[in-house]
Amino acid sequence: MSLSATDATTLERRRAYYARIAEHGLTPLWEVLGALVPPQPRPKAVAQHWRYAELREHVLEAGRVITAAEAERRVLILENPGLQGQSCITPSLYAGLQLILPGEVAPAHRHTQSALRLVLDGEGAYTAVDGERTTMRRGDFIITPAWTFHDHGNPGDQPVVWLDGLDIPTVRFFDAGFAEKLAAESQTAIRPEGDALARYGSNLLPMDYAPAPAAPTKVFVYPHAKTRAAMQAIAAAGHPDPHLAHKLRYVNPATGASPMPTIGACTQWLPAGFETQPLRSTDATVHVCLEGSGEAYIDERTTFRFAENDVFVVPSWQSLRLRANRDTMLFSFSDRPMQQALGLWREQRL
Ligand code: 1HN
Repeated sequence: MSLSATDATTLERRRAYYARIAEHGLTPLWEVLGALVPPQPRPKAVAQHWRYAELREHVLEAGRVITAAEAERRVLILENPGLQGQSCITPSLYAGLQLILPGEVAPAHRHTQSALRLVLDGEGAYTAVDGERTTMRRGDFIITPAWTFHDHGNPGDQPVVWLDGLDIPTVRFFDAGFAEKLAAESQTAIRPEGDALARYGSNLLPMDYAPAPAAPTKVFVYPHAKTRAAMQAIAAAGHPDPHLAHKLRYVNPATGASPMPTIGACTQWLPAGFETQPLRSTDATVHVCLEGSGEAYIDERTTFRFAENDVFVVPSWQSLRLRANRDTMLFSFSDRPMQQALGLWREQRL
């Protein structure tokens, strides 16, 4: 029977019935089935663009409003307008811009949420992960896997800003969040800078190292200089993919899997003038422009003209077409490894 043919008496009888069963913790599936099992994704997240040139002053002002010590982490959340109040950029991921001023320390702690950083502005800060420091340089991709102690500091003379990406909404979904502070403000270095990269990121591995399949990588920094040189060589070889130009994923070099099990990250090079064919996938994706500028066309409805340090997010199953005005380098991250592990991930080349 169609809804229009349902008479008022029937509707009233149903309403009364729903009220009675609600007392017993019951609710009718047939009222919500269509919304629960849509024929294709209906994201509440929307496509959104954050222009760094407009944000920078507001980020620096946070440095006058609160200290890093007081804030614990001085971050402005990039909140998706379709997910207001949820501290999410996509349903499963969080993103924010973190500021650390000269002389400041962000104290050591650890949590079950996994984090990535992409350094955007300023130089001279460091992150320490699991007893090893790394100097943060623009474009560096740095990870702090779940339950690793991490702290940041800025012994330099410039404010430093980076993008944080965390799996906070995912851990919240599972009610699996734990956190603790280290007694000391900063970790004591137990290895020299560069140690992890030498041992695990040089086409070598320690003799007795046998990581579990989903173990995060011991390589916690992917230096921009190395990634950029690789992308330039790849682009110079030609043969761009029509939908991606040149796009590669960051990996755990010991397993070939994503650096962390919950968040996947990629680097992309678009030669000047290149225009991709549209592509959509079920992993809502956060993009950051590291170099160059261009346009992103989302579902052929929304156009973002992006420049350096801009961030934009593409929701699940909305198509993305990119155009580069100049040689352009994008960083991106999403929950793709989780969706793939669960057999949910789909992609369509249009
Ligand atoms: C965190 O630990 C950091 O370590 C940044 O820099 C952002 C957002 C929520 C929870 C923990 C960091 C965070 C965070």
